[in-house]
Amino acid sequence: MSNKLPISIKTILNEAEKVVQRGFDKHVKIAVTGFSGSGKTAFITALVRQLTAQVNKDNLPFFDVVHSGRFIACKQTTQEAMSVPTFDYRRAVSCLLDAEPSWPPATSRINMLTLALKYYAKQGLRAHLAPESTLYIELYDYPGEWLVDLPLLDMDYAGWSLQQLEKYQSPLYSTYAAAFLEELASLDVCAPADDLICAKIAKIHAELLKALKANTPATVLQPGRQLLPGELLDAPVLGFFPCHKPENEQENSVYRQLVERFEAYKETVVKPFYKNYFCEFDRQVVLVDIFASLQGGPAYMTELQEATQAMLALFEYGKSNWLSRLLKPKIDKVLFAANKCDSVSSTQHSNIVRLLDSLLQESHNTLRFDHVKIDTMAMSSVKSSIDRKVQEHGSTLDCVYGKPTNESNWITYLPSQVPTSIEASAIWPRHGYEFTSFSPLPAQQGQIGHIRMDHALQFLLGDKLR
Ligand SMILES: Nc1nc2c(ncn2[C@@H]2O[C@H](COP(=O)(O)OP(=O)(O)OP(=O)(O)O)[C@@H](O)[C@H]2O)c(=O)[nH]1
Ligand SMILES: [Mg+2]
Repeated sequence: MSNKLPISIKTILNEAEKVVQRGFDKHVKIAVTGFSGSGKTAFITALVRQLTAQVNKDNLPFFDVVHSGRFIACKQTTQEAMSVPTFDYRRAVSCLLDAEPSWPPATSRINMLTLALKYYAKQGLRAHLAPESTLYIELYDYPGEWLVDLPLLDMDYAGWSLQQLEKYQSPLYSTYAAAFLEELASLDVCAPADDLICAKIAKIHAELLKALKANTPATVLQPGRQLLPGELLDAPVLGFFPCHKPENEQENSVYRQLVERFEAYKETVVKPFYKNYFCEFDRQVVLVDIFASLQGGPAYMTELQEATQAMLALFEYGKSNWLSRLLKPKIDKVLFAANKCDSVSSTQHSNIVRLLDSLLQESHNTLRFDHVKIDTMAMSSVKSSIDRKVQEHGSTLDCVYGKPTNESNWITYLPSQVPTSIEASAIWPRHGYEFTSFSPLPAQQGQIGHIRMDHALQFLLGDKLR
């Protein structure tokens, strides 16, 4: 193979060390997955904060290593992947710790961090061999827009175009898609290939994606790099859009050019992203923003369901034992988290869990079949509201109290009642569902609040810290 690089002894040793660490459960790579705006960056920031600065029994009562007094310390450590930018934890956490807290900004590139967690082992060979052990936790953050491109790897241009055009013509999207569809109608796809025409229509398509992102809770906005091109801005590989297949496909035509670009996008953009960052995970957190989709309406709930299932299908799952972990790690535990659960009062948390379970029933079934342990939680990595009961006309209303994002006044807000199943959500209330998003609550004596972060940590890491 032409791209073989000389492998240094150091690399071999590093790899060997990594393999040994995996074998002894000392290395865990967590896939934090979720579409754009689902709360990945906030989750990673909160996780690092909880493990490095807020470790005490009152704050993390369900995290066994802390509860049983075996936690020693945790800190960010040198990462193995030298060419991946480091997650800017300081900047992200300073937003949350500010006197007027705000959410960390959206992510525009891939970045990562590794934590080293020292603890006393409580059982087995390790407890006898070494008084203290270290677990390395690897986390990647990336723009959610890029995640939705992964299913493209299993599609061809004609199939993708059909799916997209059908969607753009549906009542939900057609007002936003009008300019693009009009432009497409006047395009002769059998005409000779033309860079300028393709670039022009691709820009109109990118505008359509931006309008959908700004105004709707749509999750599947492809190609994701038209929204966040990074270093690919104006590169020909982004110069494509969906269009109908002509009866006679001609060589060197506009249509062929679009097919080639679509394939080039998969090969040079999506595949490397998948291969470099989405393989060899041990654990997975799937963050789902059900409130945005509920608010959007039944079609967006269905889209969220289908997009999540398509995304999950791309990961490697299975029960892993000592040997299989050594050779090729697979995800053996998946946490489904209805993040932002403090959009409603805690009396509704069980409804959220039931809704998320029913939404992802099919994926759960497939995972369980592969012996993967799963759990569903209503959580909030960073607490943003407080429960407040309000008496009105003799009845008690379960409200939440907080400061809506981008507003200056605190309000008491009565959110909609969350349905308990996807079927129940199909019987849509006349006025739909309404929720509001709040700014993070100010930290109390430097402690950032959370809801069930300790449960999440126990599920994801508990067995690795025994
Ligand atoms: N209540 C609550 N809201 C949250 C939480 N985490 C995130 N949010 C809200 O969700 C928004 C998006 O969060 P991010 O962490 O930036 O989401 P992301 O998945 O990293 O998004 P991309 O970087 O665009 O992929 C925030 O600006 C908040 O409004 C949480 O733990 N609780
Ligand atoms: Mg982010």
